[in-house]
Amino acid sequence: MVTSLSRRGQLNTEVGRLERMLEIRAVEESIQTLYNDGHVRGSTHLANGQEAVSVGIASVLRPTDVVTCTYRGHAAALALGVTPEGVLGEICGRVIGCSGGIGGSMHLMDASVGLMPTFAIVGAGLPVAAGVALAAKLKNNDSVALTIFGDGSTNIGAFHETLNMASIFKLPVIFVIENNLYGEYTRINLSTPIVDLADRADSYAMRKEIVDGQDVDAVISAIESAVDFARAGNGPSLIEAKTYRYSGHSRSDPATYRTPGELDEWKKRDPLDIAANKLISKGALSEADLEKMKSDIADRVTEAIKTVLASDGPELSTLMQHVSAKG
Ligand SMILES: Cc1ncc(C[n+]2csc(CCOP(=O)(O)OP(=O)(O)O)c2C)c(N)n1
Ligand SMILES: [Mg+2]
Repeated sequence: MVTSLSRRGQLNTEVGRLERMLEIRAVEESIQTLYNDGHVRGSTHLANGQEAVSVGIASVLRPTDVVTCTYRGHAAALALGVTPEGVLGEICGRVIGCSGGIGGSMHLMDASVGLMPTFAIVGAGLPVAAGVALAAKLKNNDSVALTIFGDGSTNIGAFHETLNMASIFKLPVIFVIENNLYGEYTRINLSTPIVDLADRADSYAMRKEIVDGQDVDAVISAIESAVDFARAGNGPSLIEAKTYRYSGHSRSDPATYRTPGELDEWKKRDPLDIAANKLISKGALSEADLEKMKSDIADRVTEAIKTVLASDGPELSTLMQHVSAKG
């Protein structure tokens, strides 16, 4: 049986990593159609264009490590191993979803691969990851926590407070900024007075690295260094992955605020093409193999959608489960 955990092994090979990035793209592209057909309630935030960051991270971490991320978390969930049925089921509010259909697009979780619920509140995943890292340190195991968040989140108080505390306590936590140049509808130069967000690590005497977020191999190497550093007890790192989101901020945003031509320029460095071309140029993959891989993935996603749409929504009687209140 395919489980989130068993899917993690696919990331051990270059071909497997390309396959996972292609799967993420195919799943993300199917979501707009599901939305248009009325199967998705609430919003969705796609990460197409940013696949190499998630897959690079998931390729390095152990399933016993913990990841927090934002509402733009479908790619991270799939990269960590959650199945297309688990992600699409959740987005469509069905019981087979990874959170039982009660969380929706912004609340994906799967403890078997270390995915804490993704967070709708900007910056909220950072202190939670630091808390997990503090627990690992106190338990004296060599687990790490990693948190993925956007460029906009680096202007939030929780970012600064968490980096400060993580540095002082030398916590085994890796902070990964997906700098996609936009926070909602605002370009970064209108909200943030510096270009390289990794430089914010300097205020907290923290290790930092800037990485090409379009190149999965570069992401792997940056994450490996940070994880080794943290596991060895040396403390946190701040990694800035320079990337770009192809879609608008959320499902209803046509992104007309973008500079003309900017999207096309980024598409010339598409993370899937970069990974595929590397494999083709060294003879590890043919064009025909690639086409077959894409069509197999399209078939798998179509099957997943059928399974999801045949699955029920949660029973009304379960409404009060997983809810607590002080009496
Ligand atoms: C504390 C808080 N403030 C504002 C919002 C509204 N909001 C949702 S997404 C977003 C932009 C965040 O941009 P960024 O951190 O760059 O992440 P991206 O969406 O680009 O991945 C904002 C302001 C929120 N969800 N939480
Ligand atoms: Mg952003």
